[in-house]
Amino acid sequence: MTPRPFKPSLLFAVSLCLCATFAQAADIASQTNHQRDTRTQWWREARFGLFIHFGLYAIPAGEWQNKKIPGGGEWILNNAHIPLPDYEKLKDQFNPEKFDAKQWVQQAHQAGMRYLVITAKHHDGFCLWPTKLNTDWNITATPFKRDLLKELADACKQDGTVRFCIYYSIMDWHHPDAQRGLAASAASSSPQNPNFQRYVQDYMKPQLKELVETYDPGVIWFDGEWIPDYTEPMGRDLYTYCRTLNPKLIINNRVGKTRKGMTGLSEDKDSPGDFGTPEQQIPATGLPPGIDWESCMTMNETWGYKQSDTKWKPTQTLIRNLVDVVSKGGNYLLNVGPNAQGEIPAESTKRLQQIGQWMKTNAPSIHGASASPFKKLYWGKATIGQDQTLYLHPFVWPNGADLIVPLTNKSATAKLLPSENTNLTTSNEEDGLHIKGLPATPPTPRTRSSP
Ligand code: FHN
Repeated sequence: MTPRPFKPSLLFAVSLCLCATFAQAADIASQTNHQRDTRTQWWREARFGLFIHFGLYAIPAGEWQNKKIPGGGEWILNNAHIPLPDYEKLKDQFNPEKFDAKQWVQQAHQAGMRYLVITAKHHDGFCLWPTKLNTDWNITATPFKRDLLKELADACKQDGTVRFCIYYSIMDWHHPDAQRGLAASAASSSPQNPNFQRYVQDYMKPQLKELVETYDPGVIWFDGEWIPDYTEPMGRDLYTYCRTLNPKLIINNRVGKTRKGMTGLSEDKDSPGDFGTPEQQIPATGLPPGIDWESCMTMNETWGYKQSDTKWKPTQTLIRNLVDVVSKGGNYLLNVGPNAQGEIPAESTKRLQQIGQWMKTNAPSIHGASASPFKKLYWGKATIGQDQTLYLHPFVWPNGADLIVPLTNKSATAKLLPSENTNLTTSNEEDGLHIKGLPATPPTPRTRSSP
């Protein structure tokens, strides 16, 4: 076939496109802290988000062949050693008829949450959107059929205060080039999937392109990065790839390989990712100043729905976790695991409503707030509001005594939220600022300003 000369415009366009991509990649690699802080500002000021683990695993709900399966509900394929063809049959039962995206978003909104992170694809590889990368392992191959991610993204957009974000698992127990996940790699630290690079290039990246271009998530929350097939260089490449898809995108540190244990404390300061991800715990002193981080935690013990998991944490614990995290300069991502009908469990809804009640009074001490100026307060926590008000959260009520704050301010006024009319006085004494006139017992639970 006689070669045809390249059309100059085509050649020019191709080289321009490549240059643009390389230029973007260079910009991303050389981003300054200020550029990163500006891009992540909305997320940092949000301080409080909803984590949603939803997928096929809500159907077995922690039980298989009449046996209760240990571990998270979302791990049942692995933990119950279910043969993949048997697990695949669950898609024919997936029909969350009570799913109501507006209602999920409303629950997050009223709780004072400013973003939500949905498991678009968890470790089982099942996709909650009509991905073109597989036709038989996504939501269109179920009786439900609908694009759940689009309904949720649209509901967030309509709400206007809850930002839509996406969780994506690198580990994929279903894809033939990636399916030997943790179980196999737990036995050995050597790579298990010879074609894993093909999975990254020909499946994962095109899926991430679909997700970013179709649903415009604020954050991509990667997970399942610990498998030996996935390497730090892949993580750096994936971070750059996602950021070239949308330069405003925020990406967690699990895109890299530096999550130390479950703490999410990345020791390698050059590791890819915009924030650390401590899991089911709050670092004792937070992370070093200047490092963004977010503690993700469950309300009971499981991420994905488990019928038998009734170990619900008291609302006071959840509120105190929120205050503790913000007092250390972090974000709090609190999880719900909707059931197979698409409903957020009643116990979760109750806690979200109670947190929302507390937030009606205390949101200024959370949204946009920064870390406490004190190393430690023996009676509780403190945060600094966006207006520079110092918010004090006594976890131990002084029961009629003065509340002593290690401050030497000559003059300070104090008031008890929400009751504006409680006359508190302050006096400077040797051991700090004394706040006097607090009632013997904390304000009523409904309006208590101290969690
Ligand atoms: O294995 C997952 C687990 O199922 C859950 O999604 C948590 C949430 O952060 N992440 C992994 C465990 O670290």
